[in-house]
Amino acid sequence: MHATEINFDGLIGPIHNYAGLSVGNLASATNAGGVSRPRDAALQGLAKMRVLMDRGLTQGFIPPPRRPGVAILRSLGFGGSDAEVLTAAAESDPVLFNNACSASSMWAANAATVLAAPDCDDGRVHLVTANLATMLHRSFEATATHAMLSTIFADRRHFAVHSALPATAQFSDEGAANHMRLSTSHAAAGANVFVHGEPRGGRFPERQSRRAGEAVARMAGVGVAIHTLQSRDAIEAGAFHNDVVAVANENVLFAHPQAFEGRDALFAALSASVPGFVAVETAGVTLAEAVSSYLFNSQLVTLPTGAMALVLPAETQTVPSVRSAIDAAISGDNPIVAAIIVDVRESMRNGGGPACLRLRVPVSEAAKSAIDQRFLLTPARWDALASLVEAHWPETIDAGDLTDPAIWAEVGRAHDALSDWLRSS
Ligand code: SUG
Repeated sequence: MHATEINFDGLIGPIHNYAGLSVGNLASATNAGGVSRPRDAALQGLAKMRVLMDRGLTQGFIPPPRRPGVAILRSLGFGGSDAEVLTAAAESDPVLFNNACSASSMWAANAATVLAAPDCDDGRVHLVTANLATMLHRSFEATATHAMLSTIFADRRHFAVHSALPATAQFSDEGAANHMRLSTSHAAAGANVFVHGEPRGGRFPERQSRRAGEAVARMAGVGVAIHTLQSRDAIEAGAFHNDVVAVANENVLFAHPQAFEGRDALFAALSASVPGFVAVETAGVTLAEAVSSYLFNSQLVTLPTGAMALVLPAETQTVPSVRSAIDAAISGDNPIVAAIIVDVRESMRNGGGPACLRLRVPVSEAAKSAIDQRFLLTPARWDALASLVEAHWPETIDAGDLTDPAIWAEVGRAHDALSDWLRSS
């Protein structure tokens, strides 16, 4: 049986801004208060999608939920017209207001954990919506994400879309960013690795709980589930998700040697359960360099030829040790043959690299045709999205703009234009 992996990228929303909302995410903290460029951001994301389409890969997208989150603020007791809700929230609780203005759904790797059909006992693809309970702005995504995934993957014969786990520290869940699937091919049954943190007295929050991974594996009826602890050093260096220090594709794991607390046991378990398992570890790249360059937040994709490519952020090109590690990975005895460099700078400044921007969904041919086709990109649909962004996304947003009713109106028109296009397509 043939299977395709589809990358669903989060379309970067028109309110993309730098409010410094993510503790432990060094890029978000460093760039707090800076001027964002939503139009460029969305076009950069679209350009990345186009690069993969042009390489023959199937590409989907997930639309952003409406922001500012008027509905969220209403549910928290603000009332009146939309503008009155936003004005009252901005005046009485600026922190809450900023949290309701984030475009963070762009980081689709945090939308859900996706379990491939061959790994699940009912033979369906399971998507468990992430509660993103650790960060307020991200927790606001879960309801809309569940609704959106339920639309895109509505066909119950092929897909099971689950709502989020209880939004508490015990079940804190950040989705696919802390999950890796290893298998001989996308079509074969594989091993599912769930990477979690645990309180170890560090400076930064542990955003993924072990219980969440265990619950997700149970809910999907996963055959081989391996639960492993993320290293404390990695979290302290600013790797707030496992996908900042490791990425897997089919039988290959590309990782920093300090990514996991129990590296040897993990590699032994993978060697035992995945025929042909290959670990590609870097030498000479510090955790700090890994975090600043986002070397491991690359997408590792299988090209139509069967060989693999790393899709890397441009920031990797300015760090000599990182460039050497990329060269070593490509020339080494492993399936990785190419490096594709992409510019996603606007997202990177909030701590989101190429891998954060996408949710991978492995599907059979039948499951692929059961997806709501409006969310799969063709060149014509890509052109239409790019034109919408060019026409409606604000050019810049600074911290002061967020409370300006003119920006609320402009962003609202952008969301309307996107909804109208989706409705008519
Ligand atoms: O959750 N940044 C995101 C970045 C997520 C990256 N995703 C993965 N590694 N998969 C986060 O920390 C910054 C928002 C702000 O500060 O305004 C933010 O939410």
